[in-house]
Amino acid sequence: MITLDQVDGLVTDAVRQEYWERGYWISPKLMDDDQIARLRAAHDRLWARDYDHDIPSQYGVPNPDLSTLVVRQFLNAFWVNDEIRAAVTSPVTGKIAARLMGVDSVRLWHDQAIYKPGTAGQTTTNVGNIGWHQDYGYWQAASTTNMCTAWVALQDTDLSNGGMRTIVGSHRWGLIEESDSFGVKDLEALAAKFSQAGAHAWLDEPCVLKAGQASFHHSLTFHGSGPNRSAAPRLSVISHMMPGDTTYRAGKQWHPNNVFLGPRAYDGQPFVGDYWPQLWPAAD
Ligand SMILES: O=C(O)CCC(=O)C(=O)O
Repeated sequence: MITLDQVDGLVTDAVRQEYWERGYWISPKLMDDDQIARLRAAHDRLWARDYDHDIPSQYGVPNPDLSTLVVRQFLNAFWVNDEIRAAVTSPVTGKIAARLMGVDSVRLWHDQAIYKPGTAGQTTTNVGNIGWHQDYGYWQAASTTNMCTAWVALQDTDLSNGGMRTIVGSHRWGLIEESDSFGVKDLEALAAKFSQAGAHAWLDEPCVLKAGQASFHHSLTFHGSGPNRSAAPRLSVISHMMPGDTTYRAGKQWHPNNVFLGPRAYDGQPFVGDYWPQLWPAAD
């Protein structure tokens, strides 16, 4: 378990160098087993549509068919579940991201809860695949690519249960066209397409995580994941974070966050306020 005071000693210059050279870094365990158990229960409540809070009507909540093997994805789960809110807005996570990004303050861009059902060894389905993509492929309405994701495993996670994989060094390729491909299932075809576009070696590395560990990746790092062949679901909570001074780039790309800037959103408008809570420095 990492405390706020330990972050400076943890995120050393060598760690920062690793993050900026490789495009990602794996942290020690950030959550204890009790918190992990509570977050797993929070997942159950999310999918049962049992919320702690009502939600603004303009924002659709996912309603996945729970009987299928399709990946379940809930954006802005922190609006409706207090346990998830505490986890994805953790100042420890924010301070680690601040050190990695090299900035003084960090806000949440948005969160995600992802549930990838177990297929118990089925080899014929690829519905659990998450296509190789760059997060910034979706986030071009934000003024910087210096954004960072913390993907926290809620069980031991590796390739056998569809763990995330990252392409080492791919954040240095810049933004690649059509990299908003989270939903595409053919990982081989995407790898061929993007390695060609980047004209670089496709170095695919699994993020092997114990429950409570996190992978921190840059917004341009290609990542994706394959099938969960285990019998149990693969659960995670994810903080997508930005420097505190990130602003809106008007006319670049639609993103659900744009709506929360209000009806007169302008180029350069800061993403501040309750939709983008500050993680670091922690609120008093
Ligand atoms: O859960 C996965 O395998 C991918 C998650 C992802 O795309 C992300 O956290 O940015």
